[in-house]
Amino acid sequence: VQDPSVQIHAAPETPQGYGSMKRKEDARFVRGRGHYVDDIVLPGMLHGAVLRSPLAHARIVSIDTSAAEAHPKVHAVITGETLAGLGLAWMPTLSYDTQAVLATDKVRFQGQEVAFVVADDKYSARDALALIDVEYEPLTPVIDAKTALDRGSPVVRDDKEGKTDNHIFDWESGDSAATDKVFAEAEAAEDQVVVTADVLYPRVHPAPLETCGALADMDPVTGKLTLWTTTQAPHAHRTLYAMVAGLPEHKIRVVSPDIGGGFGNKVGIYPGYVCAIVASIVTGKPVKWMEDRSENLMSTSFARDYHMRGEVAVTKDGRIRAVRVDVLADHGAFNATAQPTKFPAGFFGVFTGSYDLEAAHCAVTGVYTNKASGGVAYACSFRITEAVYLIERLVDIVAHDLEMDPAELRMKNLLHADQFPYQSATGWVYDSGDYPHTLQVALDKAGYQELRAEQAERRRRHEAGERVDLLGIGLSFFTEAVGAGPRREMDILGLGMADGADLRVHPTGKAVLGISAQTQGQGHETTFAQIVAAELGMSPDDIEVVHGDTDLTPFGLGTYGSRSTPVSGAATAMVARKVRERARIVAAAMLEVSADDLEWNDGRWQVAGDPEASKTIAEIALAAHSSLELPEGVEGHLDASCVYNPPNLTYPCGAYVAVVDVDPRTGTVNVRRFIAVDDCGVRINPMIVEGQVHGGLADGVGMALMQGIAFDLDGNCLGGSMMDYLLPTSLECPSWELGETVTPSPHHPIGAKGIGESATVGSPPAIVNAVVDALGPYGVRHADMPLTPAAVWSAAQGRPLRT
Ligand code: PCD
Repeated sequence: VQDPSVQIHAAPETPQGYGSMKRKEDARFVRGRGHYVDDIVLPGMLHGAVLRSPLAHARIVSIDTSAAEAHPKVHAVITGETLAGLGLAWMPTLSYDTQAVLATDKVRFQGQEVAFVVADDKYSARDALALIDVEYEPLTPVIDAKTALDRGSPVVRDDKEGKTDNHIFDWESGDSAATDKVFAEAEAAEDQVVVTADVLYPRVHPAPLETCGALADMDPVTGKLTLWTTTQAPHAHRTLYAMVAGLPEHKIRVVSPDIGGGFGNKVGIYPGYVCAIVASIVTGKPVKWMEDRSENLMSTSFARDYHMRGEVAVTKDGRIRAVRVDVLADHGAFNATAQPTKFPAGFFGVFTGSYDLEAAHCAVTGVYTNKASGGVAYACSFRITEAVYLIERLVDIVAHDLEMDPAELRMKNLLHADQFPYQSATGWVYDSGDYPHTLQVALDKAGYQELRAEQAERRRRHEAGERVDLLGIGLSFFTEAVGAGPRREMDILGLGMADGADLRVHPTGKAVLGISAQTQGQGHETTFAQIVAAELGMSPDDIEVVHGDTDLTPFGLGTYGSRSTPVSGAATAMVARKVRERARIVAAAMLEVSADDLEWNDGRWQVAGDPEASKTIAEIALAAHSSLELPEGVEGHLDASCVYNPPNLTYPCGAYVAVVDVDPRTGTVNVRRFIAVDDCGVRINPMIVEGQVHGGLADGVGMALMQGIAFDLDGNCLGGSMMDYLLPTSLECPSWELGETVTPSPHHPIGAKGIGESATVGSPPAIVNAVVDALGPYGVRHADMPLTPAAVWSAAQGRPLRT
């Protein structure tokens, strides 16, 4: 915390002003009055469309745009060559790699951007795409990450000088010597074993309801570029446009209006955005580009695609000693992963989970393939979902091999409350938690013992030849690391991950809070108003939250990795406290006492011992703007701003229990119950928190059972529509059963931890563990997601499907 005048208080015991209240933003959303990028219409606006590669890997021999240019409604056709003339054919990615904006030499995945047509309307733009003649010379695609590093494999990134293979990076975390030592002991000891498993987290896609798009308006007179765009990080995008395109930063205004879901998909910068900007400069008109559903699924950031081998050294009575992990990460054609610079494999380092280990080590190797780029933190803080999935599958596999109850095994190894702050074997400092308690609450809520009894009964009937569904009970216990992050350790492309907040209190006592975070549906307009309200004794209705416009808000890195509450939320509490301290001086002048005689009680400054003599923020605000004489050296007005640099991440946790019915004859899975006990510290708005958890749980059902972006041997994307990429609906979801424990974050000004991604992180392993548990009578030990009926049936036959 930079400002020593602002004190960090311990989390309030009964936070004032927090509680469930209806979301302020819903007044417009439920009336259909949300305002999204595609709703914005400017006079004279043109429309862009992207020509995409039909092939996964091919050399571009020639591009003939003449017929498209001759189309009566076409204004311009932009190709890689046009961009190369401006030095913009390639752009940097968030991982210090480069990505083609429009292909010049080769196409490297199916759906890659090849040309951009600008026309009077979007239909003509799309029609004209068909008039562009591209001659391709097909090349052998690299599809299987496991053979991408083989000698003789085609080289995806031959644009990079001297590149002769598909290797991107090697990264490791933990102490390999110490880990190997424990494993050697475990292998030698009578009473210990080493358990090994290969676990795939398949490629999935965030698939927000609103696809990505941008409307660029370069004013040729003022030289100011306004870009309305679907971004989770407006300020970071503006800075990157300034750096890459060489436009002066103060002449760029990035606005993200309402965003129809982000889930990590809207963190990066896509070629279409850049094309819209260039097209506006070239034509002198505003240009809008909105992708369609297939374009979104096929070409924008994917997530996961981690091939993981995990090993656990464990005593035969279930004491987990060490974990060793090897990961092959498929990053597609361009390494456009979003994560802090120091962590090329994101926060995968938390693969040690919620357990007290003696040692741990992981090695991650990233490779290029002919697939869409990305590797975004789809509803997880930078690869935490992969880490949690792996460790929670491994723990269940250990339980399976040792014939132990998975709940008992977890209880035996979970960190205890008195071990916090806890430094993990890979160096992360978990802030707080009471894991055994949280797990116990979940087990009690689920009626764990009764469920096990029912399972035994079902198995008995199944073995007797009766046609019954098998019951599966799956647990997961997760720890997340959210709220990136401390500047000394975390930056994205050199930009430190601190966030600002501005608070202005008007003379009549209403306030405007400006924040750098960008809601995509999370409800910041409500929760952030609640934070200010709680600090200043105001009504949340009297506080307007402004975000998503770089001209109106302070700098900060945006919303992803559940960082808004941990970082921006902290900045908000701090700036409100600054205002409160300033209000104290004004109140002292009003009450003609010394500021030291005032105490903050019941949402107002009171004279100690004389509660009648008090002033509310509204009264003080008016006085601060009046002719009242203030002590020398004190400015009028109550406005303040601050920047919050988090001292650590926050570590929410949770215990989940999935209960599934599996029909072994058809492989269909029905999620009968799902119990989710989350601990995100102090809850600002419990209703919103529950909504966040509901959404993430549904996401988890989708990933565990239904969805995956697969490719055929030619590199054709098999998940490019919602007929193939299945989103879960209420039919696939049970009525969620939620619970909570509250362990405040000790360093966060209001004790809150992030929650937005917890359920997406915690639910897939619970569901997969449940399905594998149900298949116990078939001797199944592991099966990879998505557990479609075909995958479940094959697993039961002893022939697991492999992607
Ligand atoms: N909260 C409360 N309390 C607590 C925490 C929290 O109340 N303790 C709340 C807040 O304030 C907000 C929410 O809740 O309102 C959330 O938060 P957070 O956790 O902080 O988070 P953010 O940052 O805000 O957000 C983010 C996230 C993410 S990340 C994702 S994926 C997803 C989630 O969010 N996305 C989304 N959720 C959601 N929702 C919606 N509706 N939509 C969307 O899109 Mo990434 O990284 O991006 O992948």
